[in-house]
Amino acid sequence: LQIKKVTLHKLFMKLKSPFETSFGLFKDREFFVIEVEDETGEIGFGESVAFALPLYNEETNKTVKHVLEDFLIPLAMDKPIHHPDELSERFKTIKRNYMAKSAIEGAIWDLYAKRRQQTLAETIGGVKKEIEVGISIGIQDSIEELLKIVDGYVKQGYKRMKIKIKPGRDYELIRKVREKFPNISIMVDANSAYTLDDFSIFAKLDTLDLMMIEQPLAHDDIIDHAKLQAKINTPICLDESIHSLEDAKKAIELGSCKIINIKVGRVGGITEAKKIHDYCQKHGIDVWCGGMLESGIGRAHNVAISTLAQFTLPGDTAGSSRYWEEDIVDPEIEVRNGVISVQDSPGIGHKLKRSLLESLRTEMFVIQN
Ligand code: OSB
Ligand code: MG
Repeated sequence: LQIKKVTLHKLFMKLKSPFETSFGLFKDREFFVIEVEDETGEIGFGESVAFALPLYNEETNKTVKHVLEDFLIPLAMDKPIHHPDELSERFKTIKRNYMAKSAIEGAIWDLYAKRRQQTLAETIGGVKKEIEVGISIGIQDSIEELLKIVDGYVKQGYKRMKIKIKPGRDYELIRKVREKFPNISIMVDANSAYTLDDFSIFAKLDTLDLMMIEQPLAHDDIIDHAKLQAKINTPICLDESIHSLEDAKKAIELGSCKIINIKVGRVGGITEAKKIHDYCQKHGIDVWCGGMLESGIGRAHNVAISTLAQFTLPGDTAGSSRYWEEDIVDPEIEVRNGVISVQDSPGIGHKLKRSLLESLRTEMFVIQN
């Protein structure tokens, strides 16, 4: 296939309710939908998961646009593509910028699957028809509010509760949630807000029978995480620290984590995500699919990757209605009793609501050859 045209749709979507993490508060989401078209007129969609501000990692919407326009799109259009796995090799000279790489690679995977009349899940080697879903709960103003929200999601059937923590909003809150819900799966995510000086907090969290503690320490660390993991029983899960198969190998060898949150955007695309998945499968490391408050386009990609066999734990792939009044895909992503059924139409399996996209669009850039 030969890419003939790439359109960058910049969207602004308001979240139904604000989402607070240790690094900042989200009230809305600004991101790019990437549309690619080939010589036959087939199209594919990808989503860039970068935020407006570089608070989770170093990328932003502006860096994504720059790197796509000036480097990655020209490379993607330069010559025919026989298989999407070729792209990570083609992009290799461009250092990092994983979210930008993943955005265009994902769109081309969707297009490739549609050309083959296969679902994206089948095309990448997925084996599940249904995936289990957990939910990520932002930092709340009060414990009463948090307990109410957890109760609501438990009743909806979500398979595990992930609760965001930050210094001062951690052990006491989670202890109360555990007290009220002795039997549910609970995990916490610190988004790198702590250091080893906070060991006493992790020692206490270690008594609450948590599934895992996600990214407690620095975003670029694997050494201190290994020191912490050696002292607690609760598995550490790495998110921010893992950008590649090489990172995953080193973290596993050092004992920095027992679980990996795979976000396709953070590791540069589906090809790299599959390599990490395969390595973890071989070494008995559980993986699950994280989220970046995506629209339905990104979430549909997340559902596809979650059908790989070693995605053994429920992901952050909650349904469209958890985030948006109306999502930009048809059908929307629907969770029933904590489970998503994988669509069986080609590619990502969800159509784009073109007129809704246009009404949410703040900028558009077209690159054509
Ligand atoms: O660390 O997983 C994270 C949201 C924004 C940035 C980072 C993270 C998150 C979430 C929510 O936890 C994931 C989602 O529901 O899409
Ligand atoms: Mg995380």
